[in-house]
Amino acid sequence: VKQNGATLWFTGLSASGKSTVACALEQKLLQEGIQSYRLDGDNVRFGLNKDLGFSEKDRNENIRRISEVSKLFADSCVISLTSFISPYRADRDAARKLHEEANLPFVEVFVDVPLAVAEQRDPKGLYKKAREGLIKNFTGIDDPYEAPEHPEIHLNTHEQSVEECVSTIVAYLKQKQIV
Ligand code: GGZ
Repeated sequence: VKQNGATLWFTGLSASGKSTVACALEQKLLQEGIQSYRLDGDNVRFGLNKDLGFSEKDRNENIRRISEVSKLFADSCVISLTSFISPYRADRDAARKLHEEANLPFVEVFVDVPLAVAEQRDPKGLYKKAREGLIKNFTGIDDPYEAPEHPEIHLNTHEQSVEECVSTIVAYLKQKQIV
């Protein structure tokens, strides 16, 4: 199968469902013979970006490096799926610009969920720790999250199933002839 690359940029709070949806999408694309690659905290923050923490400057640099890597994957005709909070609008816009300058499609996917829902899920107990003051600068608690104003795709993981989210994305990709 001849395929063109693109970057799908998932953004949202911790526990919003970014990785869950990206994972399910990756499976779906694989079934259709479309090569994709997921970048997330587990394979980036423990390697390439292990020198970075969660200050504003470090998050800026985290997202800058991920933008460049994602662009390289897209340039190699892979569908690159990035799942990072990416809380700052300017950083996401810079990622978009980088792709647009290289003529590579950039699809911002806002994984939206009320903070209360993310906090209720709290799969790693991080929100609880943040509330107790054991973790500082936690996104949504004492650190900002700048929601996208014009994302290409807007998902609500508290109202839609993972399957519905994946179908929405696949429909968009087909409509735009990305896949
Ligand atoms: C937010 C934090 C923090 C702070 C650790 N704030 O649910 P998780 O655990 O697996 O996802 C979160 C992840 C966020 O890393 P990102 O690289 O996506 O962030 S950013 O895009 O803002 O650079 C959470 C964990 O790391 N984590 N400390 N203070 N999330």
